[in-house]
Amino acid sequence: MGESLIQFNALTRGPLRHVTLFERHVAGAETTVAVCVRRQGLTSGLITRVGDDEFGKCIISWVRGEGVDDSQIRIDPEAPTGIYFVQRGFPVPSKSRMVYYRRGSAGSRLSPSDVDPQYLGAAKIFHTTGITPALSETALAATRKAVETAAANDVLISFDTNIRPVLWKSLDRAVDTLLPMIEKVDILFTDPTDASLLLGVNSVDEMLKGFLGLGVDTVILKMGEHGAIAATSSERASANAMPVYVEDPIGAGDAFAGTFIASRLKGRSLNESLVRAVIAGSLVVTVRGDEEALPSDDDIDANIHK
Ligand code: KDG
Repeated sequence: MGESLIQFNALTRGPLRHVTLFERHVAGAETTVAVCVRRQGLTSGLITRVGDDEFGKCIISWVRGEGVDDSQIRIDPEAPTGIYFVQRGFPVPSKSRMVYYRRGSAGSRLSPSDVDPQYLGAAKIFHTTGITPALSETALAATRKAVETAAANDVLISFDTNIRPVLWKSLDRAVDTLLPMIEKVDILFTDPTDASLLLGVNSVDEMLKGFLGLGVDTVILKMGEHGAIAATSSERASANAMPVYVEDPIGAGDAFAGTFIASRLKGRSLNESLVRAVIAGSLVVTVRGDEEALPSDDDIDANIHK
């Protein structure tokens, strides 16, 4: 569950004021996870709102084409579909910057009425991110309802902290909002920046232990080009990054999360799931757009058995 967005990715690198050509993609962290899980052969559904406009139609047709269940996508006639631009390679050459135009968007108007307890209660796993509760008071209430519904129905909860500072009134508010949710989470994806903000600690070990201590079952620390580490109360695993050409790093974390979830649901070990997730994240950054290069199981295997 979360806001689907239209992404305009700069065709050329550098400051947006000099970019004249953009490429349109469907994005949104949670949408990418839903598509990723489908690419790997499992079923998924998306809870979101889009506007009654061309971009909303684009999102629906893309998601449908990928085989994601769109029965819970509401078309909101009162607000437009959110969009954002990607500035690539500037000011940090290896990084991209997101420039949002989404305030008051249809997705930000997600509300508890969008969460159908019967639909959600029938799932194996519910996934959202720290972006959704940052969108508005109603989206926060929807997130709380979804988390409570999942917990009450023994649906596993997967959560990516994804703290986007520009979406929050303050970072303190992000921490105060997210920590109580994290206590209910089964699979937590995070990175060192978010983890140190949430827990006030700096070492990897303290981060893993800190989240496990809050009651999280599996914690995964994504560290970009330094790979990833996962921990449960009884196991630890780590995986090195796969060196690749980076066209646009945005979307790697969602490919990672979707692949880890799909692998665990298929019964793969913590270590194997982590290795596959790192490969998926690496593949996505080689192209512009978050969802085009999401890999199938065979695509991942091709990188393991090469
Ligand atoms: O993780 C990538 C997402 O951040 C991107 O697709 C845009 O969902 C998005 C957001 O809200 O930042």
